[in-house]
Amino acid sequence: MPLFEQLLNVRENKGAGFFLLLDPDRVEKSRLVDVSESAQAFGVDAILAGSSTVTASNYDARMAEIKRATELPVVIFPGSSGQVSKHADGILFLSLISGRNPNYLIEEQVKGAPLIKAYGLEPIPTGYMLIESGKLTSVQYVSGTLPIPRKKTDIAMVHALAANYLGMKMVYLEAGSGAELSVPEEMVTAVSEYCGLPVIVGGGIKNPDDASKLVAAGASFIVIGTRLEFENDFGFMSEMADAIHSSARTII
Ligand code: 1GP
Repeated sequence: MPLFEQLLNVRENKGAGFFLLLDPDRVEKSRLVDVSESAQAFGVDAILAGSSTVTASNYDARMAEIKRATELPVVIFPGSSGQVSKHADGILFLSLISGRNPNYLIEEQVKGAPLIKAYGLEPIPTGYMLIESGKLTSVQYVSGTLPIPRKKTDIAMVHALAANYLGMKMVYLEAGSGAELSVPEEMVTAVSEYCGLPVIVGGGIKNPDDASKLVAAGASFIVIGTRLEFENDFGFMSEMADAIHSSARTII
């Protein structure tokens, strides 16, 4: 079954999906394998792998380790075209639509596309939007773009609608890795209702209660990175999964 359909099935069956983000650049190899092997048993629905910077020369080898260790879908969450790897099921084909930097709107995509085709990866076109989250984040710095102000829900809504009209399949509201503040719930609700696309929410989500509120607000997928990246806290992973899988809004 195509990757995008698998993800939609997760949303359909569980109300929302839990994406675990692993940064192959920052996490030790043994830990990457451990966490990838165990994630499915503790309720993770897919592994996202990527980074806003890649300094390690062994990125591809690390991706291969992750892919070998799990039967979950492995989805590349690329910081640049240099992160296309054949050791994955697909790739979030991101365009940083909240910014106006042509490099991240189209240039990296042009560079990465031929390799995605050659490797047979499934691209999932995704409108990637940075949301202000209290302090400068790596992705804001690296992309040289301004985030959408937290209170400017209307700006986020029209960007997401444009993503839909451009043919994108999902929208990712990103507060940034390790953000002080996660994306505001009101923004998640307004964006998901207005644009009609599944909304991924990530950045700064620190506990199951916050995840639960974001799902209740309308998030289709929740991304957790930092909180699970450096320690094997499988109890926390499992609580997070339960919160994500039991909080979907009931649309009457
Ligand atoms: C970052 O949205 C992801 O791109 C996850 O953020 O590391 O803060 O969980 P955290």
